[in-house]
Amino acid sequence: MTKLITEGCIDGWVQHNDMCYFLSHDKATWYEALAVCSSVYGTLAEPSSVDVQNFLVSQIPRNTSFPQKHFQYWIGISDVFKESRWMFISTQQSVSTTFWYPGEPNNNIPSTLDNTDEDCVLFNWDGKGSWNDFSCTSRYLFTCQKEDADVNVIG
Ligand SMILES: [Ca+2]
Ligand SMILES: [Ca+2]
Repeated sequence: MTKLITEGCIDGWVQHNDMCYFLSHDKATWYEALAVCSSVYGTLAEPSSVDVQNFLVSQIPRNTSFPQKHFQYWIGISDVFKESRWMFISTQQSVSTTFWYPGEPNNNIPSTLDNTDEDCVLFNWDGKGSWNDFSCTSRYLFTCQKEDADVNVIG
C-alpha cells in the first residue's frame, strides 16, 4: 500500500503554519457554518494564539461598499454546552487567550422572536479582530480551518 502525502492547501484556502484557512463569501448560522467546515474535514477556525489571531485579521478583506462596516466571521468558539465556559468546538478545550471586545462577552439576550442568548463567537467585531459573543442562529460569514496535508492512500 502506497501512502501519498500532499502538502499544501486546496484552491481558495490560505496556508498559515501547518493549517489552511477559508473565508466564506456566503452567510450562515453558526451551526450551518460548522457543518460546512466539517464537510471538508475541517472545523470553524480557532484562533488559539496571538499568531493565529493576527493572521486571521490580516486575511479579512476590506468592505469596499461600506468602509465603516466590517466583515464579521463565525469562529469555532462557543459556550453552548455550559454558559460562560468558552471552548474550542473541535477539542472542547477551554479558551485561555482571548480577544474580547470591551464589554464582551455579555450573553446579551435580544428581544427577537427566538429569544436566544449569545453562545457563539463572532470575529472582527471592531474591524481589528475583536471577539463578540452573539446569537448562534444569526447569519454571518464564517471562517474554516483544516490541516494542510491531505493523505491519500493508493493501492
Ligand atoms: Ca452564552
Ligand atoms: Ca455579545
